[in-house]
Amino acid sequence: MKMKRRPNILLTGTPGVGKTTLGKELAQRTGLTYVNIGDLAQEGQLYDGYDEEYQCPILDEDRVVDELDEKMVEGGVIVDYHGCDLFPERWFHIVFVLRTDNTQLYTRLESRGYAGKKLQDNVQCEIFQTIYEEAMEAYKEEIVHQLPSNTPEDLEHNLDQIVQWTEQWMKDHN
Ligand code: DAT
Repeated sequence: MKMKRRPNILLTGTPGVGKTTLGKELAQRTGLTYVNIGDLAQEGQLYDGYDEEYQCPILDEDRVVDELDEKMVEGGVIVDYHGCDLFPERWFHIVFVLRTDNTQLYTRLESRGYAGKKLQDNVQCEIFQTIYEEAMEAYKEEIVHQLPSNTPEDLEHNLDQIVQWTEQWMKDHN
């Protein structure tokens, strides 16, 4: 029997906007597989050098893409990452850019332990809608959607919308 076709979903946006919270719950509700690129890189040590300014390892993008490609071709994956132009365009059927008001985001990142330049740069990244623009460049505009992610009600609404979209996609493609 042929495997049911399932879509790949990219959840992107500035750190702290709620990608992980949404992605894990979405995986629970849809049965799709949740993949956090940060965790994947950590587990496989898929790094290429160290960023002194931000005090964090630099992602080896080619190895990340190689590591995931087979799974992505199969389908049914939710990818969570605070960037989006490192992935092959063909991977994703839909791209969601989560958005959070900057005062809200500031509080979330502060309680995560971010301070100084790292905190400021990330809040600025959100104000300048850097990731949204990156997504609009990297993917067809019609598959890129912004989702407000400020409140638990937003989270619930986003979950409902994406679950519905996934069910419809599977009807249309099987
Ligand atoms: P990300 O994966 O984008 O870095 P996260 O899922 O870890 O973000 O969420 C960061 C924090 O914000 C975390 O404490 C949970 C909270 N949060 C996420 N989505 C939210 C929402 N819609 N409303 C209120 N708080 C939310």
